[in-house]
Amino acid sequence: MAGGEKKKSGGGGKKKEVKKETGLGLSFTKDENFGEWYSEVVVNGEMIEYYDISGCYILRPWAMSIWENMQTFFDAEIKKMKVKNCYFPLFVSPGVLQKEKDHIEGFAPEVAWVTKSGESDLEVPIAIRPTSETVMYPYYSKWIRGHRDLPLKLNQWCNVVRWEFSNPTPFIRSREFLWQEGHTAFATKEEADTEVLQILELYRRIYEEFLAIPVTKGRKSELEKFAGGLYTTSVEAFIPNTGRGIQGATSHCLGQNFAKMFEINFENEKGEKSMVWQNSWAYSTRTIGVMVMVHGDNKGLVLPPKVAALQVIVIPVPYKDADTQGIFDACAATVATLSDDGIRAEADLRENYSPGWKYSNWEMKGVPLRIEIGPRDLANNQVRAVRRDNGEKTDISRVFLVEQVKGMLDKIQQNLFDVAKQKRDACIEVVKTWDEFVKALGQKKLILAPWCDEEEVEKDVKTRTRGEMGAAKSLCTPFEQPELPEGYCISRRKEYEVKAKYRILYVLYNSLLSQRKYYAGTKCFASGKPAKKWTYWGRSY
Ligand code: 87F
Repeated sequence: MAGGEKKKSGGGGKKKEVKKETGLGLSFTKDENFGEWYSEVVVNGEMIEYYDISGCYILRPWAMSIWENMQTFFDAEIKKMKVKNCYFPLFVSPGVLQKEKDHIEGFAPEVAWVTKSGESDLEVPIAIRPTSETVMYPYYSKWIRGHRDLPLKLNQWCNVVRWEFSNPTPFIRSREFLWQEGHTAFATKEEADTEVLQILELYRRIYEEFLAIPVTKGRKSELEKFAGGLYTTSVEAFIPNTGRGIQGATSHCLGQNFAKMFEINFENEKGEKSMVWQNSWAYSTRTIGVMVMVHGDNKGLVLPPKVAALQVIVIPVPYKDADTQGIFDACAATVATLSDDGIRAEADLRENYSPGWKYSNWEMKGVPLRIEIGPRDLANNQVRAVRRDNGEKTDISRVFLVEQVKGMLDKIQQNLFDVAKQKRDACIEVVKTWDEFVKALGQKKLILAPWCDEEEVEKDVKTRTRGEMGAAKSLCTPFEQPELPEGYCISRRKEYEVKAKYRILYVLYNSLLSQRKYYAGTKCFASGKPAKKWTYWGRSY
C-alpha cells in the first residue's frame, strides 16, 4: 500500500542510504519501499509538512504553486465556457444534507460535524461540506425560474472535508483537500452531455499537457459511478510501482435526479414546467500526488516544467582563485534574461552551501533544469545545462540562452510524458479469461478485458479477488474501444429460432449462451456471457 502516515522514529522498514554523502538523500528507494519513498519525497521535496491531525497535511508553497499553475489554466478555460466562479459556505445544515439521504447513505460515516462552540453544545450540529450539492442546489431552485435563467454554470475553488479512515496518504487520500467543483444546470440533456465531455477533455489536458501523465478517458460502471447521478465519466491514471489505477478527475451527468430532489424547475419556451438537467465535475489536489508518484525517482521529485514553480535553477560553481564575482554576476544576468522571457528562473547564491549540496537540494525539489556557471563557462560565454529527468548535460552559448532553454524545457515536458506512457503501456495486459485475469492482477497489471457489463458480475469479481491488497474493480470503460468481435457461430435466423424456442425459459437461453454452445463471439472474462465492451480493471486507490 502506498503512502501511509509517516511513522515516528524512522519508519521500521529496512533503510537504504541512497545519497548519504550530501545528507540530503532519501532513505528508501522507489522500487524497494514505495510507500515510505513517497512519504519521504513529499516532505524532503518541501511540498508537504505532516500535521498533528491524522490525514491532514500542510501544503507548502512548493506544492501550492503547482496547484496554482493548474488552476490558472483550468480557470481560464472554464471562463471561456461561460462558467462563473462563486463561493458557498463551508457548513451544511443537517436538514438539507438529509435531503440527499439516498445518495449520502454510503458516505455518511465520512461526514464531519461541528457539535460545539466553546463549552456549549450547539442546538443543532452542523456538517462540514464533503461536496456541495446539498449546499448549492436549494439556491439553484430559487434562482432558476424560466428558460432565460439557463444555463446556470457555477464553479467554486474550495476545500472539502471527508473523514476517511483508511490509510491516509498526502494528496492522494487526505481528510481535507482542495478542489474545484463545477455545478451546472441546463434546459436539455444534450447540452449537459456536451459539457460533460468538454470538461473531461480539460481534465485530460491537465494530466497529459501539464502533469505529463497519460490518462484514459472513459465511463464508470454502474457500480462505480456517483450514485446520485445518471452517468460518470473520468480520466484514469495508473501507478506502475503499485500496480494501482487512480481516478484522476470526474465529470458527471447528474440527469434530473437532483432536480427532482431539490425542485429545480423552470418554465420552458412553450410555457410548460420542466426540470433542469445537471452536471457536476471536480479535480483535486490528488493530481499533485499522482504526479509525484509517476515522475519521482530516487533523487526526489521530478516536476514537469509546465507546472513547476521554478523551471530553472542557476547555480554558481566558483573555484578558489577564479573570478567569483564575475560568476555570481553571470548567474544573476542569466536569471534576468530567462525571467524577461517568462521562464521561471532563480539563482541559488547562498554562500554557506557547496555547489554539490545545492545540486542535490534542487534535484530533491525536482526543478526541471539546472544551469551551472563556472570559470570555464564564464570564459567561453556559455552555461552548462543539466536536465533533471535524464541527467543529460549540454553546454549552451549565452547568445542562444533563451531559445535553447525553452527548447530543453519543452523536451523535458515531452520526455516525461513519453516515459510515463511507455511505463504505463508496458503494464497494460489484455486478458480474455478469468485465469489470465487473476494472473495479470498478481503481476500488478492494468487489465483490459471484455466484459458483459453486468453489475452482479462486477460484484462477483470484487468478491473473488478480495484479499490483503484490496479487491479488483472496474476502472473505466474507455471511450476508445478496441474491436470486439461478436461473431455468432450460429446464423441470425438460427439465433432467432433459439431465442423463440426458449422464450419462456429465457434464462436457459442465456445459460446456453454462457456455456458457449451457441456463442462464439468475444466472451466476458468473468462470466463467459457475451461481452458488450472492453473495460479496464485493476486494484485502485
Ligand atoms: C463523502 C461524504 C459525503 C463523494 C462523499 O464527484 C458525500 C460524498 O457525495 C459525495 N464523497 N461524494 C460524491 C461527490 C460527487 C460530485 N460532487 C461534486 C463529484 C464532483 C463534484
